[in-house]
Amino acid sequence: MSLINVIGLGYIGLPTALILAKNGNKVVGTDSNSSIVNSLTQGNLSFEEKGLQKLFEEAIENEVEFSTKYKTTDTYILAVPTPYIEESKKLDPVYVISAVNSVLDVCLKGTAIIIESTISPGTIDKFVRPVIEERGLKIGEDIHLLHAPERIIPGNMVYELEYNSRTIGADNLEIAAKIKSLYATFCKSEIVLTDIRSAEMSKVIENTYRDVNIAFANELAKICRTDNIDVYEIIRIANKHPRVNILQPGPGVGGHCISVDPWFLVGDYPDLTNLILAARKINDSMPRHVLGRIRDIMREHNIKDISKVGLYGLAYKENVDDTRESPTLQLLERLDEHLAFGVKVFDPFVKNRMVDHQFMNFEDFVNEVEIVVVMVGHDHIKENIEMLKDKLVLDTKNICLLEDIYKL
Ligand code: SAJ
Repeated sequence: MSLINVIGLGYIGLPTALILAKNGNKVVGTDSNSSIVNSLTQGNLSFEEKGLQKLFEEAIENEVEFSTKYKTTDTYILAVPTPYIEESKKLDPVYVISAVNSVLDVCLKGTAIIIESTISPGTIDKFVRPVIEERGLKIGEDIHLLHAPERIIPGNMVYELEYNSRTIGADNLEIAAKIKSLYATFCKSEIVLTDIRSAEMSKVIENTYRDVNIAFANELAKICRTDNIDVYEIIRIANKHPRVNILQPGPGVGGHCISVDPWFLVGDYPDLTNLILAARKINDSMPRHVLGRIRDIMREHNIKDISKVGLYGLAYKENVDDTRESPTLQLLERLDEHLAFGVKVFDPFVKNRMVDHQFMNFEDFVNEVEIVVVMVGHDHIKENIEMLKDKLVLDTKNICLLEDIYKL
């Protein structure tokens, strides 16, 4: 197999480059950000993830390389960001288009461009094919297009890279089979071949399915709150039914996947996405719900000063350092809109200063506040729960075993 150039060394591209290298492929990872490339070249990972350090060391042994330049070869895997446009809710393909253009500048005839980034259904037809055709290149001869949407979950990425099943969408079976054999060098699960459009749609609906189901749990939490019923107890009981599997309510849905991908469908099918839009709105309303709970507790205990409140967790979920679209950041934004400044924040995974009044030491943080709001269920808080025993605790993740705590 020839050299594989993985474009984009973020949360998806980097682990993918490393696992390919570990499994005997010759790999160069390319990123336009020279500080990421320099740091990787010096042997330092750019983010924390379970098992990634070991994988990194194994890939280095197999001579993985990093560069800011695109390499001349015939196999490219694109894992670049695919943000959405705030007003229209449609996908912004700018990074995908720019990466494809850069590939076309250097690639060999017969190149396979495999897009792993999540894209809205129709993106390849609408935006990618024209870029190639405008250059007078023939798709299917000069260039082969494929979509192999990533499926790995932050917190368990290395395991899931190996054991999750994969989808590969392509225009013809021959090229799909060739790329399947590349993915099979590290993927131990089923690799399903389909057309590009189906691969695009299946990826987006996987995340939308999860968003809708989390929204159901969050709506239940609100319903139960009005009647003072324990939502976790009713979910626990309901889930004993063989065909019921309700997810867990929480302070909101963060991350750059589940809180983003459903918007692609809303943007593209505005008249047909009633349920999906409602789910998005419910999940986006959760930080406000948490704020209401904080207000209730402050009133009950006659606490007037918001700086007596501490938010535990800045990451979007447990045991990761990724803060993209995190419910805590959403909540801080709301406080900011209401000119309510001074709330304190701590996250053991977030080592850089991101927000005002962010503590770097857990003990100092706890000493400074009267109310601790658990926004993220990191193992760290479970292990240090005793330190909260004299505090008022609002546990939005249902992980504290202390008595007399407040819940969602
Ligand atoms: N959450 C809840 N309640 C739950 C489960 C999750 O409130 O019961 C919240 C989390 O706290 C977090 C958000 O939802 O804020 C999303 O977390 P997640 O763990 O459900 O998923 P992500 O965003 O980390 O990763 C998802 C995964 N998709 C699915 O499970 C369908 C992953 O497999 C994808 O690869 C990833 O999106 C992606 O990159 O698309």
